[in-house]
Amino acid sequence: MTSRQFPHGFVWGAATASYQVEGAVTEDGRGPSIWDTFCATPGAIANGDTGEVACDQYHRYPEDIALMAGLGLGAYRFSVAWPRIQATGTGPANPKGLDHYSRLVDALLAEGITPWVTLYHWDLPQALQDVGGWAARDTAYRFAEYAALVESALGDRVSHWTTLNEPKVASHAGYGSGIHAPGIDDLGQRMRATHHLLLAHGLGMEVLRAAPGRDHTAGITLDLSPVVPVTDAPADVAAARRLDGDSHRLFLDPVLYGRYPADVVDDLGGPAAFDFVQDGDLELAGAPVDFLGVNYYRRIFVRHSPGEGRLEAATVLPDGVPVTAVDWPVEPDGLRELLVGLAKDHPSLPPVFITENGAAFDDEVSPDGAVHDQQRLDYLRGHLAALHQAVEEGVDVRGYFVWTLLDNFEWAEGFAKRFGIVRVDYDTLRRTPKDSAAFFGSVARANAVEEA
Ligand code: IFM
Repeated sequence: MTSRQFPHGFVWGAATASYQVEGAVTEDGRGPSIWDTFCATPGAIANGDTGEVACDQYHRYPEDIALMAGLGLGAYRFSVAWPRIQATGTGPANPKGLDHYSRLVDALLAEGITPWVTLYHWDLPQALQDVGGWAARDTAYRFAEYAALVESALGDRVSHWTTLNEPKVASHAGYGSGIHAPGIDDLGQRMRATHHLLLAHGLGMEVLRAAPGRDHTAGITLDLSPVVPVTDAPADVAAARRLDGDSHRLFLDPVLYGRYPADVVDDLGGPAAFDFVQDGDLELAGAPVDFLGVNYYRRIFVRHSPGEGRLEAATVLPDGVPVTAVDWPVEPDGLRELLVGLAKDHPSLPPVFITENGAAFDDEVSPDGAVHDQQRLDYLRGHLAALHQAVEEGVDVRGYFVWTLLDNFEWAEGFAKRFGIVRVDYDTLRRTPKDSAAFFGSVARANAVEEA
């Protein structure tokens, strides 16, 4: 066994998102979100599942905090549900909604766990979708107002903020393929949604920076993967470039440099197709961040596939690579490759936090009542070793949040796919830490991972 020690002060935490864990969707003045509506759409979600109850974290957060404290975790990354703060996405704050998060923050701090707040993890108030959602520019300004309400209530105790989680998924899956809420499949709306999410990020950063008397650490989380052509054939290489551009650089370049990448603009129809961009938008989106949150799950292998979608790029599974329960290849070294590549391509890359990494497996409860999720444990060990290598190679990574604390509502997959280090029995809502939880706790405590 080799012990790989992480730098002093490295942050170890767990992540969740409001709609995936909270439940209590009609409680204390919460308004409907686009996910409530989408879940009510026949066929949208596997098994007709909904987030109505989810893990009931809205009521059971003390138990979840105790679990994290028992594991020795130093941080909890959770998101605030916008429709709890403003039921219709506008107007004054709902005091009961704010109180909930205020209690959650106090309870975390009492256990020495640092709250990391994400302002938007996809649960847009339905009333805003009714007037265009992210395809409407106004939604970005509504987001800034909402961000200010949350900051003013929690900013005395919360100093780590993420504006948006995975804006690509919000725009591309929500407005570009329709597999996520609000279920729209329209390239024009998707492009507007992308831009308005980036604008919302910029406006949100402005709010966080301007908060009087605070010294916040603020950034954005993007989902990033190395994109690898399956062969060296120019057509495959070009398809990989298009997919990487559309999925990653379309977000990274505005955030890091305040501009859209020229090749991606061309792929998406040229400057005329971006006529919704207004003066100053990209400067806002590109204002400096204190950190870049990176969600890493997999490498993406691409082959040119004429006629397949707008990008003519098909994602393929390489032979012989193990996959998770959602058919994502298990590629620990892809995390090292991604981070080293980011640092090389972007010399002024801000400090990085891995804000999500983890895996779904079909866990079983053993006769002894435990969940021996060796596959997840191996997955985490391998990825943490790869992360450590990236740090040794000079990448400024400052923390890691496992996805996810609890088995939860996995969007279109419903509850069928379990990503948690803690099992949730959806009949009783009982929590059972899996073997991977004990493993992750030992890593957090030692600030080191043992590698075989
Ligand atoms: O569950 C999601 C999360 O909400 C965003 N990142 C990927 C996770 C696994 O699919």
